[in-house]
Amino acid sequence: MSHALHLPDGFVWGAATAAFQIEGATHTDGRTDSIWDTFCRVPGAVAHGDTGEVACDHYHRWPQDLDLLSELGLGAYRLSTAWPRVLPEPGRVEQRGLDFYSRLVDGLLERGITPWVTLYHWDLPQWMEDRGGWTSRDVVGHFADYTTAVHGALGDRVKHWITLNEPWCSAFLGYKGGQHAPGRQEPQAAVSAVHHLLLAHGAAVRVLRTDPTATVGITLNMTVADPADPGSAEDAAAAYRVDGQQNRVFAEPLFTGEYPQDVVEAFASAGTHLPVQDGDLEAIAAPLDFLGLNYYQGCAISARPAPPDELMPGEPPLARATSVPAVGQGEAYTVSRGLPRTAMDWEVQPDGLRRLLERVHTDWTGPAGIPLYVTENGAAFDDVVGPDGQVDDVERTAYIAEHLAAVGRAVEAGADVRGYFAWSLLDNFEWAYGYEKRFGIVHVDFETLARTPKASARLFASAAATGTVPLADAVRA
Ligand code: IFM
Repeated sequence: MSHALHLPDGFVWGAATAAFQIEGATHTDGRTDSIWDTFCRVPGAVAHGDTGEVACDHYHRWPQDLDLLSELGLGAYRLSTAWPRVLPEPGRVEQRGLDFYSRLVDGLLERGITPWVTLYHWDLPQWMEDRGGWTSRDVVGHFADYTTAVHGALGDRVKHWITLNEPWCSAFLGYKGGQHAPGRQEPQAAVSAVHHLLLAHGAAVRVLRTDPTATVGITLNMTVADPADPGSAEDAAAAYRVDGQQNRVFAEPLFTGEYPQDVVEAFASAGTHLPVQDGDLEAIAAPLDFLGLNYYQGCAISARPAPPDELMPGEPPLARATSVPAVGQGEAYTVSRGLPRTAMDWEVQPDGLRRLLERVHTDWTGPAGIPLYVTENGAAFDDVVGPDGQVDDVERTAYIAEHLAAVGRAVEAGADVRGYFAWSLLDNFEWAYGYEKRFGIVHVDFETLARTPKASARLFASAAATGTVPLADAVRA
Protein backbone atom coordinates (compact mmCIF):
# COMPACT_ATOMS: atom_id res chain seq x y z
CA MET A 1 0.00 0.00 0.00
CA SER A 2 1.60 3.21 -1.18
CA HIS A 3 0.22 5.65 1.32
CA ALA A 4 -2.87 6.21 3.40
CA LEU A 5 -5.02 8.92 4.83
CA HIS A 6 -6.41 9.12 8.36
CA LEU A 7 -9.84 10.22 9.47
CA PRO A 8 -10.13 11.91 12.86
CA ASP A 9 -10.68 10.07 16.14
CA GLY A 10 -14.37 9.88 16.91
CA PHE A 11 -15.28 9.72 13.24
CA VAL A 12 -18.54 7.73 12.82
CA TRP A 13 -18.24 4.65 10.61
CA GLY A 14 -21.56 3.16 9.64
CA ALA A 15 -23.72 1.49 7.05
CA ALA A 16 -27.17 2.54 5.89
CA THR A 17 -30.39 0.91 4.69
CA ALA A 18 -34.02 1.91 4.29
CA ALA A 19 -37.17 0.14 5.42
CA PHE A 20 -38.89 -0.53 2.10
CA GLN A 21 -35.65 -1.61 0.46
CA ILE A 22 -34.86 -4.41 2.91
CA GLU A 23 -37.70 -5.29 5.27
CA GLY A 24 -40.20 -7.27 3.18
CA ALA A 25 -43.17 -8.42 5.30
CA THR A 26 -45.16 -5.65 3.68
CA HIS A 27 -48.45 -6.86 5.13
CA THR A 28 -47.24 -8.33 8.39
CA ASP A 29 -48.24 -7.05 11.84
CA GLY A 30 -50.81 -4.64 10.49
CA ARG A 31 -48.66 -2.74 7.96
CA THR A 32 -50.68 -1.27 5.10
CA ASP A 33 -49.58 -0.23 1.62
CA SER A 34 -47.11 2.53 1.00
CA ILE A 35 -46.97 4.38 -2.30
CA TRP A 36 -44.17 2.03 -3.32
CA ASP A 37 -46.35 -1.08 -2.80
CA THR A 38 -48.89 0.54 -5.10
CA PHE A 39 -46.27 1.69 -7.62
CA CYS A 40 -44.82 -1.83 -7.83
CA ARG A 41 -48.20 -3.02 -9.10
CA VAL A 42 -48.16 -0.56 -12.02
CA PRO A 43 -47.12 -2.55 -15.11
CA GLY A 44 -43.70 -1.42 -16.29
CA ALA A 45 -43.03 0.89 -13.34
CA VAL A 46 -40.41 -1.33 -11.67
CA ALA A 47 -37.90 -3.51 -13.52
CA HIS A 48 -39.01 -7.13 -13.86
CA GLY A 49 -42.17 -6.37 -11.88
CA ASP A 50 -40.11 -6.66 -8.68
CA THR A 51 -41.82 -5.75 -5.40
CA GLY A 52 -40.89 -5.11 -1.79
CA GLU A 53 -42.91 -8.06 -0.51
CA VAL A 54 -39.88 -10.11 0.51
CA ALA A 55 -36.92 -7.83 -0.24
CA CYS A 56 -34.09 -9.02 2.07
CA ASP A 57 -36.61 -10.37 4.60
CA HIS A 58 -34.89 -8.16 7.14
CA TYR A 59 -38.14 -8.02 9.11
CA HIS A 60 -37.44 -11.60 10.15
CA ARG A 61 -33.67 -11.84 9.67
CA TRP A 62 -32.68 -8.66 11.47
CA PRO A 63 -30.63 -10.39 14.21
CA GLN A 64 -28.39 -11.88 11.52
CA ASP A 65 -28.07 -8.47 9.84
CA LEU A 66 -27.12 -6.81 13.10
CA ASP A 67 -24.53 -9.56 13.62
CA LEU A 68 -23.08 -8.63 10.23
CA LEU A 69 -22.72 -5.00 11.34
CA SER A 70 -21.00 -6.25 14.46
CA GLU A 71 -18.66 -8.51 12.56
CA LEU A 72 -17.71 -5.58 10.34
CA GLY A 73 -16.96 -3.56 13.48
CA LEU A 74 -19.21 -0.67 12.49
CA GLY A 75 -20.19 1.70 15.26
CA ALA A 76 -23.36 3.09 13.68
CA TYR A 77 -26.31 1.91 11.64
CA ARG A 78 -28.65 4.19 9.73
CA LEU A 79 -32.09 2.64 9.34
CA SER A 80 -35.48 4.06 8.47
CA THR A 81 -38.86 3.44 10.03
CA ALA A 82 -41.83 2.69 7.78
CA TRP A 83 -44.67 5.15 8.27
CA PRO A 84 -47.39 2.65 7.18
CA ARG A 85 -46.09 0.15 9.77
CA VAL A 86 -46.49 2.71 12.52
CA LEU A 87 -49.67 4.43 11.31
CA PRO A 88 -51.42 1.95 9.02
CA GLU A 89 -54.46 4.21 9.02
CA PRO A 90 -54.76 7.89 9.83
CA GLY A 91 -54.81 8.30 13.58
CA ARG A 92 -54.26 4.60 14.42
CA VAL A 93 -50.87 3.75 15.89
CA GLU A 94 -49.86 0.11 15.34
CA GLN A 95 -48.00 -1.11 18.40
CA ARG A 96 -46.65 -4.19 16.60
CA GLY A 97 -44.89 -1.93 14.08
CA LEU A 98 -43.32 0.12 16.85
CA ASP A 99 -42.33 -3.05 18.70
CA PHE A 100 -40.39 -4.24 15.66
CA TYR A 101 -38.28 -1.07 15.64
CA SER A 102 -37.92 -1.23 19.39
CA ARG A 103 -36.46 -4.74 19.13
CA LEU A 104 -34.15 -3.55 16.37
CA VAL A 105 -32.90 -0.64 18.46
CA ASP A 106 -32.32 -2.90 21.47
CA GLY A 107 -30.46 -5.34 19.23
CA LEU A 108 -28.19 -2.56 18.01
CA LEU A 109 -27.48 -1.21 21.46
CA GLU A 110 -26.75 -4.70 22.79
CA ARG A 111 -24.08 -4.95 20.08
CA GLY A 112 -22.66 -1.52 20.86
CA ILE A 113 -23.96 0.01 17.61
CA THR A 114 -25.52 3.48 17.61
CA PRO A 115 -28.85 3.70 15.78
CA TRP A 116 -29.43 6.63 13.42
CA VAL A 117 -33.11 6.70 12.56
CA THR A 118 -34.52 8.27 9.39
CA LEU A 119 -38.23 8.97 9.69
CA TYR A 120 -39.04 9.26 6.00
CA HIS A 121 -37.23 7.27 3.34
CA TRP A 122 -39.92 7.43 0.65
CA ASP A 123 -42.58 4.97 1.90
CA LEU A 124 -45.49 7.39 2.23
CA PRO A 125 -48.63 5.55 3.40
CA GLN A 126 -51.00 5.05 0.49
CA TRP A 127 -53.77 6.51 2.66
CA MET A 128 -51.84 9.78 2.72
CA GLU A 129 -51.32 9.77 -1.05
CA ASP A 130 -55.05 9.17 -1.44
CA ARG A 131 -55.49 12.46 0.44
CA GLY A 132 -53.10 14.31 -1.89
CA GLY A 133 -49.76 13.01 -0.62
CA TRP A 134 -46.96 15.58 -0.44
CA THR A 135 -49.03 18.02 -2.50
CA SER A 136 -51.45 18.47 0.39
CA ARG A 137 -50.62 20.69 3.35
CA ASP A 138 -52.38 18.13 5.57
CA VAL A 139 -49.34 15.88 5.22
CA VAL A 140 -47.48 18.15 7.63
CA GLY A 141 -49.71 17.40 10.62
CA HIS A 142 -49.77 13.70 9.81
CA PHE A 143 -45.97 13.63 9.64
CA ALA A 144 -45.77 15.36 13.02
CA ASP A 145 -48.11 12.71 14.48
CA TYR A 146 -45.99 9.95 13.00
CA THR A 147 -42.82 11.56 14.41
CA THR A 148 -44.47 11.76 17.83
CA ALA A 149 -45.36 8.06 17.70
CA VAL A 150 -41.87 6.92 16.64
CA HIS A 151 -40.09 9.22 19.04
CA GLY A 152 -42.43 8.16 21.85
CA ALA A 153 -41.49 4.53 21.30
CA LEU A 154 -37.76 4.89 20.60
CA GLY A 155 -36.68 8.26 21.94
CA ASP A 156 -35.43 6.85 25.25
CA ARG A 157 -32.76 4.96 23.27
CA VAL A 158 -32.43 6.67 19.87
CA LYS A 159 -30.54 9.96 19.98
CA HIS A 160 -29.76 10.54 16.28
CA TRP A 161 -32.69 11.50 14.08
CA ILE A 162 -32.94 12.30 10.38
CA THR A 163 -36.30 13.74 9.38
CA LEU A 164 -36.27 13.18 5.60
CA ASN A 165 -34.10 11.35 3.16
CA GLU A 166 -33.45 13.15 -0.15
CA PRO A 167 -36.58 15.32 -0.45
CA TRP A 168 -35.46 16.19 -4.00
CA CYS A 169 -36.25 12.61 -5.05
CA SER A 170 -39.60 12.60 -3.28
CA ALA A 171 -40.66 15.84 -4.97
CA PHE A 172 -39.08 15.79 -8.41
CA LEU A 173 -38.89 12.06 -9.20
CA GLY A 174 -42.18 11.27 -7.47
CA TYR A 175 -44.36 14.13 -8.68
CA LYS A 176 -42.63 15.58 -11.79
CA GLY A 177 -40.47 12.92 -13.47
CA GLY A 178 -42.75 10.07 -12.41
CA GLN A 179 -39.88 7.53 -12.21
CA HIS A 180 -40.60 7.10 -8.50
CA ALA A 181 -43.82 6.52 -6.58
CA PRO A 182 -46.42 7.87 -6.75
CA GLY A 183 -45.46 8.26 -10.42
CA ARG A 184 -47.13 11.60 -10.99
CA GLN A 185 -45.94 14.01 -13.68
CA GLU A 186 -47.41 17.30 -12.57
CA PRO A 187 -45.13 20.33 -12.22
CA GLN A 188 -47.30 22.09 -9.64
CA ALA A 189 -47.51 18.90 -7.60
CA ALA A 190 -43.70 18.69 -7.51
CA VAL A 191 -43.34 22.31 -6.45
CA SER A 192 -45.99 21.93 -3.75
CA ALA A 193 -44.22 18.76 -2.60
CA VAL A 194 -40.93 20.65 -2.20
CA HIS A 195 -42.57 23.05 0.21
CA HIS A 196 -44.63 20.52 2.14
CA LEU A 197 -41.64 18.21 2.55
CA LEU A 198 -39.64 21.07 4.04
CA LEU A 199 -42.56 22.12 6.20
CA ALA A 200 -43.03 18.54 7.43
CA HIS A 201 -39.32 18.48 8.24
CA GLY A 202 -39.78 21.64 10.30
CA ALA A 203 -42.77 20.12 12.10
CA ALA A 204 -40.77 16.98 12.90
CA VAL A 205 -37.90 19.08 14.25
CA ARG A 206 -40.37 20.81 16.56
CA VAL A 207 -41.59 17.44 17.87
CA LEU A 208 -38.06 16.12 18.37
CA ARG A 209 -36.97 19.31 20.16
CA THR A 210 -39.27 18.37 23.03
CA ASP A 211 -36.47 15.90 23.79
CA PRO A 212 -33.34 17.80 24.84
CA THR A 213 -31.22 14.71 24.23
CA ALA A 214 -32.18 14.39 20.55
CA THR A 215 -29.66 15.21 17.82
CA VAL A 216 -31.62 16.23 14.74
CA GLY A 217 -30.78 16.62 11.06
CA ILE A 218 -32.02 16.11 7.52
CA THR A 219 -30.37 14.31 4.60
CA LEU A 220 -30.10 16.01 1.21
CA ASN A 221 -28.76 14.53 -2.02
CA MET A 222 -26.92 17.50 -3.36
CA THR A 223 -25.05 17.37 -6.60
CA VAL A 224 -21.95 19.03 -7.97
CA ALA A 225 -23.06 20.49 -11.28
CA ASP A 226 -20.09 21.56 -13.40
CA PRO A 227 -20.44 23.41 -16.71
CA ALA A 228 -19.54 20.85 -19.39
CA ASP A 229 -17.48 23.52 -21.14
CA PRO A 230 -15.87 25.65 -18.43
CA GLY A 231 -15.49 28.47 -20.94
CA SER A 232 -19.17 28.55 -21.91
CA ALA A 233 -21.42 31.10 -20.24
CA GLU A 234 -24.47 29.10 -21.43
CA ASP A 235 -23.19 25.92 -19.77
CA ALA A 236 -22.37 27.82 -16.59
CA ALA A 237 -25.91 29.20 -16.50
CA ALA A 238 -27.37 25.72 -17.10
CA ALA A 239 -25.22 24.28 -14.29
CA TYR A 240 -26.38 27.07 -11.97
CA ARG A 241 -30.00 26.23 -12.78
CA VAL A 242 -29.40 22.57 -11.90
CA ASP A 243 -27.72 23.69 -8.68
CA GLY A 244 -30.83 25.76 -7.97
CA GLN A 245 -33.42 23.04 -8.21
CA GLN A 246 -31.36 20.24 -6.71
CA ASN A 247 -29.31 22.00 -4.03
CA ARG A 248 -30.24 25.58 -3.22
CA VAL A 249 -34.04 25.15 -3.21
CA PHE A 250 -33.58 22.92 -0.15
CA ALA A 251 -30.46 24.31 1.51
CA GLU A 252 -31.41 27.99 1.33
CA PRO A 253 -34.74 27.77 3.18
CA LEU A 254 -33.22 25.37 5.71
CA PHE A 255 -30.24 27.60 6.48
CA THR A 256 -31.33 31.12 5.55
CA GLY A 257 -35.12 30.93 5.77
CA GLU A 258 -35.61 32.01 2.13
CA TYR A 259 -36.17 30.28 -1.17
CA PRO A 260 -33.67 31.31 -3.87
CA GLN A 261 -35.21 33.99 -6.06
CA ASP A 262 -33.99 32.51 -9.37
CA VAL A 263 -35.68 29.21 -8.54
CA VAL A 264 -38.91 30.93 -7.49
CA GLU A 265 -38.84 32.71 -10.86
CA ALA A 266 -38.17 29.48 -12.76
CA PHE A 267 -41.17 27.89 -11.03
CA ALA A 268 -43.28 30.95 -11.87
CA SER A 269 -42.24 30.75 -15.53
CA ALA A 270 -43.96 27.36 -15.63
CA GLY A 271 -47.07 28.75 -13.96
CA THR A 272 -46.22 27.05 -10.66
CA HIS A 273 -45.61 28.42 -7.18
CA LEU A 274 -44.40 27.36 -3.76
CA PRO A 275 -47.50 27.41 -1.49
CA VAL A 276 -45.82 29.40 1.28
CA GLN A 277 -47.94 30.74 4.14
CA ASP A 278 -47.01 33.09 6.97
CA GLY A 279 -44.61 31.50 9.43
CA ASP A 280 -43.64 28.61 7.14
CA LEU A 281 -40.11 29.73 6.43
CA GLU A 282 -39.37 30.26 10.13
CA ALA A 283 -40.58 26.71 10.81
CA ILE A 284 -38.43 25.29 8.00
CA ALA A 285 -35.34 27.15 9.19
CA ALA A 286 -35.46 25.71 12.72
CA PRO A 287 -31.84 25.20 13.82
CA LEU A 288 -30.38 21.75 13.15
CA ASP A 289 -27.66 19.73 14.86
CA PHE A 290 -26.16 18.32 11.65
CA LEU A 291 -26.71 17.98 7.92
CA GLY A 292 -26.58 14.61 6.18
CA LEU A 293 -25.33 14.50 2.60
CA ASN A 294 -25.80 11.62 0.19
CA TYR A 295 -23.35 11.71 -2.70
CA TYR A 296 -23.00 9.26 -5.57
CA GLN A 297 -21.97 11.18 -8.68
CA GLY A 298 -21.15 14.54 -10.13
CA CYS A 299 -22.50 15.85 -13.40
CA ALA A 300 -21.27 17.87 -16.34
CA ILE A 301 -24.07 20.13 -17.53
CA SER A 302 -24.45 21.47 -21.02
CA ALA A 303 -26.98 23.94 -22.35
CA ARG A 304 -27.19 21.73 -25.45
CA PRO A 305 -27.83 17.99 -25.87
CA ALA A 306 -24.81 15.75 -26.20
CA PRO A 307 -23.57 15.47 -29.78
CA PRO A 308 -24.40 12.07 -31.24
CA ASP A 309 -20.79 10.86 -31.07
CA GLU A 310 -20.82 11.25 -27.26
CA LEU A 311 -23.83 9.04 -26.76
CA MET A 312 -23.66 5.44 -25.66
CA PRO A 313 -24.31 2.94 -28.48
CA GLY A 314 -28.00 2.93 -29.29
CA GLU A 315 -28.75 5.86 -27.00
CA PRO A 316 -31.23 8.29 -28.55
CA PRO A 317 -29.90 11.86 -28.93
CA LEU A 318 -32.06 13.25 -26.17
CA ALA A 319 -31.40 10.38 -23.78
CA ARG A 320 -28.94 12.61 -21.97
CA ALA A 321 -31.58 15.25 -21.41
CA THR A 322 -30.97 16.40 -17.89
CA SER A 323 -31.43 13.78 -15.22
CA VAL A 324 -32.92 16.62 -13.20
CA PRO A 325 -36.65 16.72 -13.89
CA ALA A 326 -36.76 20.43 -13.25
CA VAL A 327 -39.74 22.75 -13.36
CA GLY A 328 -39.75 25.76 -15.68
CA GLN A 329 -36.05 26.24 -16.16
CA GLY A 330 -34.12 26.51 -19.41
CA GLU A 331 -32.71 23.39 -20.90
CA ALA A 332 -29.86 21.58 -19.19
CA TYR A 333 -28.37 18.30 -20.31
CA THR A 334 -26.02 15.95 -18.54
CA VAL A 335 -23.16 14.98 -20.83
CA SER A 336 -20.42 12.43 -20.54
CA ARG A 337 -16.93 13.67 -19.76
CA GLY A 338 -15.29 10.31 -20.14
CA LEU A 339 -15.16 9.36 -16.47
CA PRO A 340 -15.76 5.74 -15.43
CA ARG A 341 -19.41 4.93 -14.81
CA THR A 342 -21.25 2.60 -12.46
CA ALA A 343 -23.95 0.08 -13.35
CA MET A 344 -26.44 2.94 -12.83
CA ASP A 345 -24.58 4.83 -15.58
CA TRP A 346 -23.57 7.36 -12.94
CA GLU A 347 -20.14 8.92 -13.35
CA VAL A 348 -17.52 8.10 -10.75
CA GLN A 349 -16.12 11.40 -9.52
CA PRO A 350 -14.73 11.14 -5.97
CA ASP A 351 -13.32 14.65 -6.02
CA GLY A 352 -16.90 15.87 -6.41
CA LEU A 353 -17.53 14.62 -2.87
CA ARG A 354 -14.59 16.64 -1.55
CA ARG A 355 -15.79 19.72 -3.41
CA LEU A 356 -19.36 19.23 -2.23
CA LEU A 357 -18.38 18.87 1.42
CA GLU A 358 -16.17 21.94 1.26
CA ARG A 359 -18.83 24.01 -0.52
CA VAL A 360 -21.65 23.01 1.84
CA HIS A 361 -19.42 23.65 4.86
CA THR A 362 -18.49 27.08 3.51
CA ASP A 363 -21.93 28.15 2.31
CA TRP A 364 -24.30 26.68 4.88
CA THR A 365 -23.24 24.37 7.67
CA GLY A 366 -20.02 26.13 8.72
CA PRO A 367 -21.83 29.46 9.29
CA ALA A 368 -24.57 27.54 11.16
CA GLY A 369 -21.87 25.91 13.30
CA ILE A 370 -23.02 22.35 12.61
CA PRO A 371 -21.20 19.29 11.31
CA LEU A 372 -21.75 17.25 8.16
CA TYR A 373 -22.16 13.50 7.88
CA VAL A 374 -22.00 11.55 4.64
CA THR A 375 -25.19 9.60 5.27
CA GLU A 376 -24.92 7.61 2.00
CA ASN A 377 -22.23 6.87 -0.51
CA GLY A 378 -21.66 3.77 -2.57
CA ALA A 379 -22.06 2.27 -6.00
CA ALA A 380 -23.89 -0.37 -7.99
CA PHE A 381 -21.73 -2.65 -10.10
CA ASP A 382 -22.53 -5.93 -11.80
CA ASP A 383 -21.12 -8.26 -9.17
CA VAL A 384 -19.86 -11.70 -10.05
CA VAL A 385 -20.15 -14.45 -7.47
CA GLY A 386 -17.03 -16.58 -7.67
CA PRO A 387 -17.02 -20.38 -7.60
CA ASP A 388 -16.20 -20.15 -3.90
CA GLY A 389 -19.34 -18.05 -3.34
CA GLN A 390 -17.27 -14.92 -2.68
CA VAL A 391 -17.69 -11.54 -4.40
CA ASP A 392 -14.45 -9.77 -5.22
CA ASP A 393 -16.03 -6.41 -6.03
CA VAL A 394 -12.87 -4.58 -7.01
CA GLU A 395 -14.66 -1.59 -8.52
CA ARG A 396 -16.90 -0.97 -5.51
CA THR A 397 -13.94 -1.44 -3.18
CA ALA A 398 -11.99 1.19 -5.11
CA TYR A 399 -15.03 3.46 -5.26
CA ILE A 400 -15.46 3.39 -1.49
CA ALA A 401 -11.75 3.88 -0.86
CA GLU A 402 -11.60 6.83 -3.25
CA HIS A 403 -14.64 8.48 -1.71
CA LEU A 404 -13.36 7.94 1.82
CA ALA A 405 -10.13 9.58 0.71
CA ALA A 406 -12.16 12.49 -0.66
CA VAL A 407 -13.81 12.85 2.75
CA GLY A 408 -10.36 12.83 4.36
CA ARG A 409 -9.19 15.59 2.01
CA ALA A 410 -12.27 17.68 2.76
CA VAL A 411 -11.55 17.30 6.49
CA GLU A 412 -7.92 18.32 5.91
CA ALA A 413 -9.21 21.39 4.07
CA GLY A 414 -11.29 22.35 7.11
CA ALA A 415 -14.74 20.92 6.40
CA ASP A 416 -16.35 19.65 9.59
CA VAL A 417 -17.25 16.13 8.45
CA ARG A 418 -17.80 13.68 11.27
CA GLY A 419 -18.95 10.43 9.74
CA TYR A 420 -19.55 8.24 6.71
CA PHE A 421 -22.27 5.65 6.14
CA ALA A 422 -21.77 3.16 3.32
CA TRP A 423 -24.78 2.64 1.09
CA SER A 424 -25.70 0.00 1.53
CA LEU A 425 -25.22 -2.72 4.11
CA LEU A 426 -27.13 -5.15 1.88
CA ASP A 427 -27.98 -5.55 -1.78
CA ASN A 428 -31.61 -4.48 -1.80
CA PHE A 429 -34.66 -3.18 -3.67
CA GLU A 430 -33.23 -0.35 -5.75
CA TRP A 431 -36.56 1.38 -6.40
CA ALA A 432 -37.53 1.47 -10.10
CA TYR A 433 -34.57 -0.83 -10.85
CA GLY A 434 -35.91 -3.55 -8.56
CA TYR A 435 -33.25 -6.06 -7.52
CA GLU A 436 -31.22 -5.58 -10.69
CA LYS A 437 -28.82 -3.02 -9.25
CA ARG A 438 -26.68 -4.08 -6.32
CA PHE A 439 -25.28 -1.45 -3.94
CA GLY A 440 -24.53 -3.74 -0.99
CA ILE A 441 -21.19 -4.27 0.68
CA VAL A 442 -22.86 -7.55 1.64
CA HIS A 443 -24.16 -9.72 -1.19
CA VAL A 444 -27.71 -11.04 -0.93
CA ASP A 445 -28.76 -14.09 -2.91
CA PHE A 446 -32.38 -13.22 -3.63
CA GLU A 447 -33.26 -16.92 -4.08
CA THR A 448 -31.93 -18.16 -0.77
CA LEU A 449 -31.60 -14.78 0.98
CA ALA A 450 -28.10 -15.83 2.09
CA ARG A 451 -25.83 -12.93 2.99
CA THR A 452 -22.13 -12.89 2.07
CA PRO A 453 -19.84 -9.95 2.82
CA LYS A 454 -18.07 -8.74 -0.32
CA ALA A 455 -14.43 -7.60 -0.58
CA SER A 456 -15.68 -4.01 -0.21
CA ALA A 457 -17.09 -4.91 3.22
CA ARG A 458 -13.66 -6.12 4.29
CA LEU A 459 -12.00 -2.92 3.04
CA PHE A 460 -14.61 -0.83 4.84
CA ALA A 461 -14.28 -2.85 8.04
CA SER A 462 -10.54 -2.40 7.99
CA ALA A 463 -10.83 1.35 7.39
CA ALA A 464 -13.32 1.59 10.26
CA ALA A 465 -11.04 -0.41 12.56
CA THR A 466 -7.97 1.69 11.86
CA GLY A 467 -9.46 5.05 10.89
CA THR A 468 -7.24 4.79 7.87
CA VAL A 469 -8.22 4.89 4.22
CA PRO A 470 -6.01 3.03 1.78
CA LEU A 471 -5.56 5.08 -1.37
CA ALA A 472 -7.29 3.65 -4.39
CA ASP A 473 -4.21 2.75 -6.41
CA ALA A 474 -3.34 0.42 -3.56
CA VAL A 475 -6.85 -1.04 -3.56
CA ARG A 476 -6.87 -1.66 -7.30
CA ALA A 477 -3.33 -3.12 -7.31
O1 IFM B 1 -31.03 3.25 -2.94
C1 IFM B 1 -30.99 4.64 -2.91
C2 IFM B 1 -31.40 5.16 -1.56
O2 IFM B 1 -32.66 4.70 -1.19
C3 IFM B 1 -31.43 6.67 -1.56
N1 IFM B 1 -30.19 7.20 -2.05
C4 IFM B 1 -29.68 6.68 -3.28
C5 IFM B 1 -29.62 5.17 -3.22
C6 IFM B 1 -29.05 4.61 -4.54
O3 IFM B 1 -29.86 4.97 -5.60
